Amino acid sequence: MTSKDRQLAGSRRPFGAGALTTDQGTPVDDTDNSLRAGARGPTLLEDFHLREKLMRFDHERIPERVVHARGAGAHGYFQVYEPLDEYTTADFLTDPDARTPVFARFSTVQGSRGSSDTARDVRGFAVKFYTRQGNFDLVGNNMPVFFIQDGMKFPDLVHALKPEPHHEMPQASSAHDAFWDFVTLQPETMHHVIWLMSDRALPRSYRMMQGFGVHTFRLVNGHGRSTFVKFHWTPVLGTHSLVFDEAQLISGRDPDFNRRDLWDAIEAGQFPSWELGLQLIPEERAFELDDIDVLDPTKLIPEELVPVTPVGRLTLDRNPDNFFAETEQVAFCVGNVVPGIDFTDDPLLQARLFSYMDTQLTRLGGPNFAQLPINRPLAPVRNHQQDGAHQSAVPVGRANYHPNYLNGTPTGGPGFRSYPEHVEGPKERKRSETFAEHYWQATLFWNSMTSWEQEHIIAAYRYELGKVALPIRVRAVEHLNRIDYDLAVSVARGIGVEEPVKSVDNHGRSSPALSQAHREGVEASPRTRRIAVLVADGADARVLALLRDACTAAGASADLLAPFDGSVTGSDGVPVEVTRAIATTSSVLYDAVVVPSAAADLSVDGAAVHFAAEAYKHGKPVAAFGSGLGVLQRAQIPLTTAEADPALIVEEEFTPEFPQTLLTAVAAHRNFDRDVSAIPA
Ligand code: HDD
Repeated sequence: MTSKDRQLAGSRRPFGAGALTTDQGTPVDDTDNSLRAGARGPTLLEDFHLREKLMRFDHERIPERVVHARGAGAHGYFQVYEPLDEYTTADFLTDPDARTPVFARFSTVQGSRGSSDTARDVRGFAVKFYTRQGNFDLVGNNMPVFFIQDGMKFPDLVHALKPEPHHEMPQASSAHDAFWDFVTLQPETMHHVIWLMSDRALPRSYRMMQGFGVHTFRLVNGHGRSTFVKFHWTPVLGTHSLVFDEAQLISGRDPDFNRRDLWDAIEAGQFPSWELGLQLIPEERAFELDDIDVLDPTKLIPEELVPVTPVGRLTLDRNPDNFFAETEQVAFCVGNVVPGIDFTDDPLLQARLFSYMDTQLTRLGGPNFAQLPINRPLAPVRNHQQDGAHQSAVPVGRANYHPNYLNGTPTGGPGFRSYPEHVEGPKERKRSETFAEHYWQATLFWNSMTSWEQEHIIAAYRYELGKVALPIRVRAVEHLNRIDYDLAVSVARGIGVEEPVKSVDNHGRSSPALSQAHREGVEASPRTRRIAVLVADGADARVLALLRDACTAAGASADLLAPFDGSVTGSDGVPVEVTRAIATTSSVLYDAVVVPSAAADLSVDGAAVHFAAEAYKHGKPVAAFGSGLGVLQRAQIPLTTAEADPALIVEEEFTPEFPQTLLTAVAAHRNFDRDVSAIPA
């Protein structure tokens, strides 16, 4: 239990037995019938219980976040490995014994609160650290760059991205005219757009995505020396994605897919964890970085130029007690920093410093949002701010001004002091020349992808652009041509646009760490993966138990799915309980599928066959033995390719090695090198 947990405990009001009361604490004897003049007569206005109940219900909703409306949160803690005094005075980064409580919220950007988790989208990755020196909010995304360079363009970007204003469509999708109209007229977006078209926009799990602070921030040490810094979160379980077709199907099958996954993992004690890494750049080196301006948020700093130093670990170990009170009311503000961490002149960051505090006024209804339990710092609050809607503290004393001698004046101590950066310049609305290049890093990203990642990107551009007006498609292809000619040609072919003439040569540089196939330093593990076992009457219960035990021992889980819920009859005549009927679930909710041998022929069950075909199509491990092979054959899975496909496991019969071979394939996530174009799923 962290100190924040203890603080929150004081705000808990359990549901449960005991006398029902009004908000005033008055006991209520009946909450099912309003007060009437006669059983069939009119309702009386004096019914204070009815009025209060309806009033409270009528006002349950607050405005959803203007972006990042849909999310999931969790409590946890952060601990730094070694003191970072050389760079910062921030207490939580200098004391390895300090377990700093955190609340993290992950989100999609475009969709409304009720939309689906698996839309193609950027994901928010926001962490509130309740440090002993006040709250520090690191409000990042799962992609290291942003669409625009200046916060002045944020309302334009978001208007274009969100559903169009006349009919409020489409929901949670960038595949529409307005978005592509805007981005093709604003070339600085091109780098982030290619990330959005990549698998990064479809995380398999919030627990399996990276996070980035995006901007360059500043760390300041005890001698007042400043170091530029970029924050990176690296998931211990590796970075993994869904494929687009699967993500779209999940939107229907389980729109809460990512939220549920986070919740279930924490409930199961499989606490998600990320390593915090820093890219540290001495100020004097800032201009030696391949012409990258560290103040430009549309650019990343390749890890090959500045390595990411691991400095600490974040672990999420407790689900919220109440979604609204915590996940909905948590108010992240980019301006919440602590001594030792400071801002830079990145114009996007500067605009954010205003926007986050401002938006909470509308969202949370007034200036006292920092008093809400989830937002309250652990550090004591002492100032003369007062009044306003929803003041929930009771300030005590006469002197509500500074300085005073009546109550004693809060003293300035070794508090936050802005880094005394020297600035001068004419007032002007102007972009720096060093922000002018927009394609080089998009090319770098493209070059760093494996061939399957490139194929997914091409398919995504084709899908999105295939839904927009022809002149916008043409413009998009022109931009792609400046990123990579082959990319532009492949996309053009798919969307009925004339192939462009080559305009620039690809610079040929790459940054291996940008690929999700780059797994250096990440332990491949099947932990928390979900395996579907399609069972039928006559399955060998002993074999099923061996398989399930092996999965559980490896930290994965195996569900037994059958044509009907209840049980199947094992080969020994004893019923084997199934987890659920195939009809109530789908291959897209699992990481792998196994079809064991059984007396009953599952290959005549279209749902089972489709299940296997679809899993195979999505690159998942598919395994079968004995009569289970019939299901794979019926699914038109080319069994002869098994030798070259580590994720296609086919055996004449169950062997003791079978579970381990399966789990190794699950740990590797998918085999996206398969040719699945002919699979009817
Ligand atoms: Fe933002 C929410 C991340 C640029 C204005 N943003 C929001 C959230 C995340 C981000 C994760 C959800 C926080 C939560 O869970 O409550 N935003 C980013 C990143 C950006 C970025 C990584 C670029 C590097 N944002 C950005 C700009 C502006 C905003 C340039 C405005 C100038 N963002 C907002 C906001 C939101 C928000 C309107 C909506 C709800 C909220 O703040 O609390 O103020």
